[in-house]
This record gives sequence, C-alpha cells and structure tokens, in this order.
Amino acid sequence: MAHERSKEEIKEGILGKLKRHFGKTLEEATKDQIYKSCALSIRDVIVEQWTDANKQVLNQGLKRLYYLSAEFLMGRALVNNMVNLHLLKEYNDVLCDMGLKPDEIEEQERDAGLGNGGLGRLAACFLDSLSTLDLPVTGCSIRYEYGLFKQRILDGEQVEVNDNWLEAGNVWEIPRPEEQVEVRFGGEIEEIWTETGLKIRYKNSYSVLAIPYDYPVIGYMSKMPATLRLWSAKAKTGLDMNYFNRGDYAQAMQERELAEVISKVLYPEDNHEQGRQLRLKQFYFFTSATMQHIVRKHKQNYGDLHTLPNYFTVQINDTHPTLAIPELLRILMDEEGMGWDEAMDIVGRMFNYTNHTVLVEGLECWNEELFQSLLPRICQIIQVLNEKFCDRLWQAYPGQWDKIGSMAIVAYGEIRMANLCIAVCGKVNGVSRLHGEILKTRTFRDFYTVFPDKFLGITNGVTHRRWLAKANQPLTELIADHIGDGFLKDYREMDRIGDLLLKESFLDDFMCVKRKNKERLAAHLKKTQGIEIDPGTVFDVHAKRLHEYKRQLLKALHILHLYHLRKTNPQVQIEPATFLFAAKASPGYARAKNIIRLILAVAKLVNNDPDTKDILRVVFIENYSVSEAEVLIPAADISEQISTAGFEASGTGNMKFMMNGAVTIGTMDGANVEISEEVGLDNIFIFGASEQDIEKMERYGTYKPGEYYEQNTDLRYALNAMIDGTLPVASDRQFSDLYHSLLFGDMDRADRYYLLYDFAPYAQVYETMMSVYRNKDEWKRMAAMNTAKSGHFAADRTIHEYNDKIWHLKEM
Ligand code: 26Q
Repeated sequence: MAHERSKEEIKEGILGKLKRHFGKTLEEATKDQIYKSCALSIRDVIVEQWTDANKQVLNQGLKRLYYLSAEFLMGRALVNNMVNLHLLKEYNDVLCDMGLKPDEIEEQERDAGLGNGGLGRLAACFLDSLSTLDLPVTGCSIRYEYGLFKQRILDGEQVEVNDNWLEAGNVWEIPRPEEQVEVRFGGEIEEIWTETGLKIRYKNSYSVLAIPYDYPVIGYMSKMPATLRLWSAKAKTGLDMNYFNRGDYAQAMQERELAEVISKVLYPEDNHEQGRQLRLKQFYFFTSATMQHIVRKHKQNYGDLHTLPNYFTVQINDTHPTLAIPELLRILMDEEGMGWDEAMDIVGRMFNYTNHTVLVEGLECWNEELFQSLLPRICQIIQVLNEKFCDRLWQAYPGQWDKIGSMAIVAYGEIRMANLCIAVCGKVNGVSRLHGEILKTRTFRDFYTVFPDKFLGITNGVTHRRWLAKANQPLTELIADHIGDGFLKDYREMDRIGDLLLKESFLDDFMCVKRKNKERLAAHLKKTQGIEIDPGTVFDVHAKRLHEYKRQLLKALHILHLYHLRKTNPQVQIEPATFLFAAKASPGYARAKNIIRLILAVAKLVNNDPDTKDILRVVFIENYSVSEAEVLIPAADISEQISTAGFEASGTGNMKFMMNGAVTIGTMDGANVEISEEVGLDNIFIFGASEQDIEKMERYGTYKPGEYYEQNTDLRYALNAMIDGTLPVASDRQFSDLYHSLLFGDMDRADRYYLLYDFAPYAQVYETMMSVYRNKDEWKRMAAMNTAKSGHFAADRTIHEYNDKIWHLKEM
C-alpha cells in the first residue's frame, strides 16, 4: 500500500533510530549507523503490515506457499524497499536535506549474496512478485554465514575472498529462537513394535539446533509482505561441560564447531553436482527444519494433520530441497503415528518441483552408503518409495529392467533426487518453453510417457521493480512520464510503451537515458576498479556465471578476430566498442578459471596495442553480483546470450537486459526463443545452430571441429593466437588446455559446446548488428522496442502461471 509519510516524519524516524539504537546525533553518526537507522525506520513500516497480514492469512484460513530453495540471491534491500513502499523520493530528499548522499548511504549495505546465479536470483524475484500479488508465501533456506565468495582480479586471474556478510550485523532479520527445532543426523535405527504400532529409536545419533531468522520482503504497494525464513545451525548444548571440566577445551569447542559448520558457507558450484557430505547435511538441515515447522504450526492452528494440503503447498526449487518429501513422511509416520498410505496421501498432494538444468552432470545424485550413514531413517523411507515406484513402473514397462533401472529412485548404489521428485510431485516444470519441451522429449522422456500430465513449462520472469524501478530510475521516470507508473503493478501496461515508438522525441529521450546510464557505469568502474571506458562507444556486455556452455570463450575468440582484422587491415571499418565481461567461476572449475585468464590476456593485448586501443576495449568487471548487475545492465547496448542451443534452461539476465533497452545477440536457446517471438526477428540478432541441429550432431557424432579450423582462416587465426605467443602471458602453454579442448577434446569430445561451428555465423551477425547500430534511427527504435515488449518477462506473469496451474493460492 502507499505510505503517505511526510518528510518531517521520515526525518524524525531516522533521527529517532540514531538516538535510541546508537546513542548518536546526526553529526556524530557514521554512515553505517545512518544506513542502519534508515533501514530500521523502513523496517518498522514493513513489520507492522507483516504482522497484520500474517494474522489475516490465519483468520481467513488461506493456503500458504512454502518456496524451498537452497539459494536466495537477494542483493541489497534498502532502496528496493523504498521503491516498493513508494517512499524513494521522500527518503532521498530527506537524506539530501540532511547533507548526505543517498548513494553513499545505500552502499553501506552488504549484498545478501546467498546464491550462485540464476536459480537463486529467480527465487528472490519470486518473493517480490508473490508479495506484490498479495499471495502468502514463506521462502525457506539456510542462513549461510558466508555468502558466495567475492571475486578479485589479481595478476591476471580470479582470486576468491570470503564474504562475511553478517560481520557488521543485519538490520533486516528478526531471530525467532522460540521457534527453534532439532535436526537429527547419523546413528543407527531400531524398530520396535509396541501396542500402538511401530516405534523408531535412534542409537548414537546426534542433533543440531535450527534457529530461524525471518526477513520481511515487501512487494510493490503490497498488503502481504513475504517472509524469508533462514535457518541457522547451532550446537545443542553450549559447551560440553564434561569435556570442559576435565580441561579438554579443544574437544569441547570442536563439538560446537562441527554442528555450526552446517550453515557456515554457500557452496560455489552452480550447474554442477559434487556429492559432498556437508552439502547433503545442509540440504537435510533446512528441509527438515522447515517441515517440522510446518507440521508444528498446522497442529497449533488447526489440530488435524489430514488437512495439511489445504493450508500448505511446497515448491521445490531444483532438487536441492527434495529431502523435504521423505522428511514429511517421517514426521507423519514416526512422530504422528500415521501409516504409510495415510501419510503418503497427504504428502502426495503437497509438493511440486521445478527443474533448472539440462546438463546431465547437473542432476543431483547421492552415494547410497554416504546417505545411509548420515540419514539412516530417511534412507529407509526412500527405499520404500523406490519399491512402490518401481512396482508402478513395472506396470508401464513390464519386463524392461533397463528402463526401470534408469528411472528408479535408488539404483546402482545411487539415490537420484530428480527421480524422487518426479515420482512424488504433482507437477514438474521446466523454466522456459523450450526447456519444458526438452524435459519431455529428452531429459525425462520415459517419465513423460508414463505421467504425461505432470510435465509443463513455465517461462521465467524477473521483477521489474528491482530491474527497472530500482536499477534504472531515469528510464522508469521517462516511461512513467508517458504512461504513468501503473506498469509497476500491472506488467501488461508495459505494452503501452509500444505506442511511443513512433514518437521521435521519446526515442531520443530513451537514448539520452541510455547515455546517462553508460556514464554512470563509467564513473563506477573508474571509482571501483580504476578502469576508464568511453561512453561514446557501444557497450557490448556478456555477464553471467562462467560456464563452458555459456561460451564466454566464443566471445573472446571473436574479439581476437576483430583485433586481427584491424591489425592486418587498418582501413577496415570497426565500430568502436567496449566489451564488458562479468563472471564468477566456481573455484574448483579449472577450465572456467582459465577462460577468465584468457579474457584478461586478450584485454591486455587489445587495450595496449596502439593500433587497436582506441577502437577496441576489453574490460573484466570484478565481482559480478546483484549490486554490480544493477549498474551494469542499464548501461548495456548489446546483450550477449550466446549459449549452445539446448543448454541454457532459460536465462534470466537476457530478460533484465531486454527490459533495460539492450538488444540481444543470441542463439535460439532457453527464453531467447520467446524473447525473439515477443520483439520479432527484426529486433534481435539470432545466429548459429538450433537445438535440433545440435541434437542431430550429438546423436550421429558427425561434428568435426577440425574441419572448421581448416576452412576458416579468421577462426584459425583466433584459435592460434591463444597458443602462438600473440597473447601477453608468461607461459605459451597457459591456454593450450583451452586450445586442445576445442580441437582435439577431452575424452574424444572435441569442442563439446560447438564454438567452432557457431563462430562464423556469430561473426557475421555481429557485423550486421554493428551496421544497424551505426544507423542511429534504426537502433533507437530497436532498443526501445525491447523495453516495450518486456512485459511478458515480468515475474508477475510467471507467478500468475504458477498459481493458475500449480498452487491455486488465493490473494489476501
Ligand atoms: C547441486 C548439488 C550439488 C552442488 C551444486 C548444486 C547446484 C547448485 C546450483 C546445481 C545447480 C545450481 C544452479 C543452477 C542454476 O542457476 N540454473 C539456472 O537457473 C536459472 C533460473 O531458472 C535459469 O535461467 C538458467 O538457465 C539455469 O542455468
């Protein structure tokens, strides 16, 4: 709801917080204290609504969504909350009146970097939309003490620095120690038959406390703030006084640390599974705590557990929270005394699963022995689920053991989380139309044959409050001047921007805003990294996690090609360009880290050569994160979305760039397909192999990258430049691994991601794109068209679809 608050009230609010929380006057306060006072004064407004709304959800008996996710990449909250409460201008004015710079106050807040990339940021956008649409939701995850590492570039490579984001305190969270639960690990189980049925007893198991911390998340003009509940691990007994009294302090401390390490750090692997025990502990820890909380709350409020599915629905964000399923079965049977069928009837109506990955190595599997020793009872329950599921499969595929083996939940010493989800969940969805189809026809084909009604695709979306109103205030104001600001609540109104595309003055203003945002980025880079860039050049941006399939390497090869073109022919016309890369590589992903080295080496070469330094500039932006993205994306002219077709489930950066008036150069992959449909093929630059082309080459093994190397001299030059001493690196062998992987391959799979195949089409389309860019009239219309057509990629549209097809929540 709108919050009419006079500037006087706002000022009093801030000063009051300074005085009561920090014992400071404005003159004495540090910037950090001022930030916290602002945040606390805003928090008061939100918390009041939050408590009221939660009471109403109970009174009206509304169903609540539990969105379970190992990641929530929230970024900063302060300014986003001001935007959503419609108080941004008022707060900015007050801060300025107080002689402060709003930007400096904002920058005091640490990003909540509790996620790796797309999946985590999607969860954060969803909370904003659910709240905006007044749908009751609690997001549940882990209160990682260390978020995703901070990235520094030192001596031409990535260096990871830990992200102790809570060190200066967190004003948004509210600890709820009274709602703590215990989570049990390890030991052996004993089954004891008593007159009231089977009882499970544990020997030698140990428990860890889960303490919830709640954050209110307020959507735009919303009545119903969302809750983000993060669980923190704590040792059950403070110090073990037995050890302590015997003088064994080390042992006493060690027990504590072992428990608390569970919520210590976010694993930095994305789209890649490594079966580590601690990660399994993390997943069970937060899902068990959440399920215990749901059952407890339901019993308190309604008594009868059979009505659980009427009041709760659970979305599993990728397979990481899958253990919520067997955990709820365990609670209903072992603690609430239900039989299998009775418990299964409840559980079978409560869960749905979203898949985010096409990569087979991305599907989560656990070693059965490891699992058994850490979670013996859950393992037992999964075995039963598996037996029943295999019986069901036998009906569909009698005698086809291979097929049943591949679809089983447990087989060959492995527990497969995706299979468990498909077996139990009501709906299984992909995250774009193409991805939804790939799930049906490839990844989960055999399941689709048996359960055709389970599968669907729901295309991702991003919140235009954060990615437009917060990140790009000048553009938001420009749009609001013409069509009002209703589009922030109702994304369909964005279509009305379409009417403005015929107005030259609007298009010129649009490009003025773009220029301003490019200047803002230039100033930001100067300040944070000491790098100078020219806002008069085209800003061509490739920003996302570093992954071979996302093909940062293809872009680097293309820049080497442009470099060569200019060196060999000074007359050639090349549009002055700044190539901006931003990407974190998982610390254990050696090849990804080497690609970063390569980009930095290309930057050094191109930026320092007198023949090219004025027309080609390559910049690697450190520490890509939500806050960096907010400065970078509004400044982009070109959005690079060049993954190998069939590999990017959806992409969401593509949508954020589009919304901010960048033109996409991309493959027909993930949501790019739908972006191209929305803007039309005239307003996007599509190139390269289609998903079917790739599929065919994969199936018949016909792809021979060497042939492209032989036939294309430009490509040959770019590839050779990696290893022939062209690049300024200490060792000629630095990039031989990359070179080798493209031409000869690891384990016989040369160029797994078809870079050489797509190189020539990419270079060609790039050239076409630059000739359009030179024609300013054509370009400005194209750029504005992208913003105008971005309504479809609003997270509000996505949430409506989830709600219609899966959750069926009622708004408060
Ligand atoms: C799982 C088990 C063990 C270790 C790591 C993981 C793990 C962690 C993170 C697996 C996957 C992820 C993250 C995946 C991800 O971000 N996928 C992206 O999701 C976006 C939102 O749907 C899509 O837009 C992207 O296409 C997809 O890559």
